[in-house]
Amino acid sequence: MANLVTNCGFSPSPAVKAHCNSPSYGHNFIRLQNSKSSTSSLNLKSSSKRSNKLYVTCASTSVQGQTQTPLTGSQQASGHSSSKPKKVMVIGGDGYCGWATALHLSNKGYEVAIVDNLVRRLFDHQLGLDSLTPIASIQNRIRRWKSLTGKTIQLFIGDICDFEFLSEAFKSFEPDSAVHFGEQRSAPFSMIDRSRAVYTQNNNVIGTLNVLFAMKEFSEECHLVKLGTMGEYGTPNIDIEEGFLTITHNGRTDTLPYPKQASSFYHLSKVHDSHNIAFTCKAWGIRATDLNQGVVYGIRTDETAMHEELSNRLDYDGIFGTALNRFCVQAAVGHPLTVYGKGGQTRGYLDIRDTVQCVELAIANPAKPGEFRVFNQFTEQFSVNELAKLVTAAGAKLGLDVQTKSVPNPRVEAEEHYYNAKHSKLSELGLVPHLLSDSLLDSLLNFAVQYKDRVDTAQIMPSVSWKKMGAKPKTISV
Ligand code: NAD
Ligand code: USQ
Repeated sequence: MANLVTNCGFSPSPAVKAHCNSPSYGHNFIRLQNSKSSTSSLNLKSSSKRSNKLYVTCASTSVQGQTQTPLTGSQQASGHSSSKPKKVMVIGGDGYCGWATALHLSNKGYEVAIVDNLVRRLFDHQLGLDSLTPIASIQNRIRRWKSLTGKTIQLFIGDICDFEFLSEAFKSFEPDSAVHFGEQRSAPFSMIDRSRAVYTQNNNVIGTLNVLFAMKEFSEECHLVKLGTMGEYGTPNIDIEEGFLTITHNGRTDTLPYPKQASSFYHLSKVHDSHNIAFTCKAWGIRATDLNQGVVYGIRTDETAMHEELSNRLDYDGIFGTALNRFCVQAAVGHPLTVYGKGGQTRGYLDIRDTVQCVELAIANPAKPGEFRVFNQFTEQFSVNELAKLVTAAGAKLGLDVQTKSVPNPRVEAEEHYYNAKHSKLSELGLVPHLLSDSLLDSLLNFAVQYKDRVDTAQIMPSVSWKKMGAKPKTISV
């Protein structure tokens, strides 16, 4: 097979800085505010006190409300007992889950600010990848949202690993909740080579640590809603509980964090995040919800469907594409579905419309000060073989002849295993799931068919091996 991933000397900091020649990247701190006209403008002010940085200050009032019974997002967005809207900082708000969530919360009446360093777009440039769907720049996305709805989303472009930048964003926006999606989220990316492994753990662990310190120093009442992953648990041969397990050992009983058995440097970064968050809840009284999310599928939400400039990204390549999204694109272009190994790998899955709903529920019903909550965020579990069968059947209804191919598994993971993960806490708060039905698969498949001319089939097969990672200095192949 051809070399699909070229090691372009990955060195995130210099690369990001190189990109920073454009004023919209990296260490410049930019807030986009479009409050005066329907076609917004980039509003930059330079502070002479901080050389080489652009800052905008923002006056705002923080409103807090502790709740006993589940609230809807709209109730909380309006401040419940106050007329001021709740402020939500969406870190990673230019990404797949973050963009959909930012629009959803804005639509529900929350005052939203996006914090993002746009590094996900840079990964695409570096690796020669692209979203199935064309995506507008973050500035145009926000302008379009304003022109369609009249709602303003503030924008802070910068790296959360830069504590000075993050501090200014917190001080300026004064969030009531910080939803943290801003991490390197691909397991294969983290397994390409040493530099990507180091980058992933540094970016994710230090970024989260900075968010915790920013909350401690500038927003003590702020509720952290952190995206974790079901993959933190691995695939144990017992039921997976929601975060904690009560164990009796040598006659003594305790409720302890559920054992973690992550299977990539990316998934391991999430484990470390969870430990740091739990510790700061105890030590500093931080209030936090760790959302252990399963694999997300789908593309449209009510808000992203409003205009093509609001379109979300859809990754189908072997590095950032996830199982069901990939299978739909593969079916659309007549590529055999790439089942890795025996295909018995079972995971929790959820529709992106439920991602935004779950985050809204977590925000509307915040953790108490000092509380570290863990919710398992998925709605159904499937094996890879089951997904392939569902896509094959849905494809047949659309006249597609879908084939499946067993691909040697590039990962080190159990291919046949027990899997039964609990996921009741978000349902108790009111989650009404969008289950994977024929109609959804039809619409996802139709979407993939609509954009199939944009598919680069050379990016479909997996190109990163867990065992051979970093073996070759310049290129990596399977
Ligand atoms: P994504 O890569 O599409 O989005 C992440 C965003 O964070 C990007 O826009 C990126 O530019 C930004 N970012 C990364 N590092 C940053 C930094 N240091 N400073 C500022 N911004 C930074 O990922 P996604 O699919 O939207 O996932 C979002 C979160 O949800 C991740 O934490 C991921 O682990 C978690 N998650 C995703 C899935 C899924 O299936 N997509 C499933 C479970 C959990
Ligand atoms: N798989 C295939 N064929 C493919 C792609 C994947 O068989 O073409 C298999 C993988 O081997 C794995 C399973 O499908 O067993 C899921 O893989 P994935 O690529 O869909 O998801 P994963 O790598 O686990 O990561 C994704 C997101 C990550 C998130 C995680 C949730 O990228 O950010 O944390 O889903 S979870 O899987 O619950 O850990």
